[in-house]
Amino acid sequence: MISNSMLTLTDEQRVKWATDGYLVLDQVIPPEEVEFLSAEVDRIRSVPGYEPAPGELPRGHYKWLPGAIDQDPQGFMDRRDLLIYGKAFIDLVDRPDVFDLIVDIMGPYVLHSMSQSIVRASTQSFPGYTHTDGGEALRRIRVTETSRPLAMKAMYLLSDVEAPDSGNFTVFPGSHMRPFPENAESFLNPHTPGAVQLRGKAGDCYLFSHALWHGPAPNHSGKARKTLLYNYCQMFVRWYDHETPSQVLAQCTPRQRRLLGDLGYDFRPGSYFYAPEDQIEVIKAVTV
Ligand SMILES: O=C(O)CCC(=O)C(=O)O
Repeated sequence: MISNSMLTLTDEQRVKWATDGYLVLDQVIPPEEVEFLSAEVDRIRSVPGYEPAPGELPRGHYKWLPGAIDQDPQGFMDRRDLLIYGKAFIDLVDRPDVFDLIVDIMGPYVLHSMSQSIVRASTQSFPGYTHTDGGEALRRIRVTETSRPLAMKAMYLLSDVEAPDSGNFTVFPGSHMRPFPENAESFLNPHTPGAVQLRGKAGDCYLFSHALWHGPAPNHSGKARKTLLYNYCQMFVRWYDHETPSQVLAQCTPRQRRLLGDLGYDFRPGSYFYAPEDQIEVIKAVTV
């Protein structure tokens, strides 16, 4: 842990993170900003970006498309690499009240690895699913109660989730420390005993470890569930929304640039393995 003026987890949060593998942060985004971000999510639906291309690309891969396939704001959308859509999305990368806790959990050798907005439409045709993050490799890597994670996510709710089966973020508390069931027949789902379908209000944020079993519940609520997701990894793991450091560096603060892969010098072997000498100073700097 870095000793500094950044926020740190409370003792209670620290125990909950270690044992459950996730935290709920209430009302970190005020209502007027939720409204703005929600309108931004509606706006980007109609502009080009990376979206799933079912039937063309494997599940979990994204293709540059002219817009989301469904143009109804209440319809499904899964947009990656949000930072290209403006400063509001960039500033969420290191929003202090959330990012401070991420640094407390991950340590200072951290990068932002991915951003995403998912709108889960209300429909009878989507049963929900659960998974661990980081694909085939990371799902086999678990951490202990005392270890920093390799990767973690912040998920911001932009709509209220008031009842079960409303597209709830669903977790299996403590599953970040248990083996991944490789047998497809035993895959966990949002209704498996032990699943907790979280409720929440627009403006809340969930922090969770890559190794936690999690995923969306079905949404039968009659309204869309809207979220923003920001992923972080240890520096040597690197980002996976773009090939090179993000194209939005010119709009960023020094701390955001560092988080987006700009180390302050051209790439050389050793980069991202050992951090720049000013890493802690840059990560601790709240403003510039
Ligand atoms: O709730 C969702 O729509 C998906 C969130 C999720 O599972 C993830 O970010 O990995």
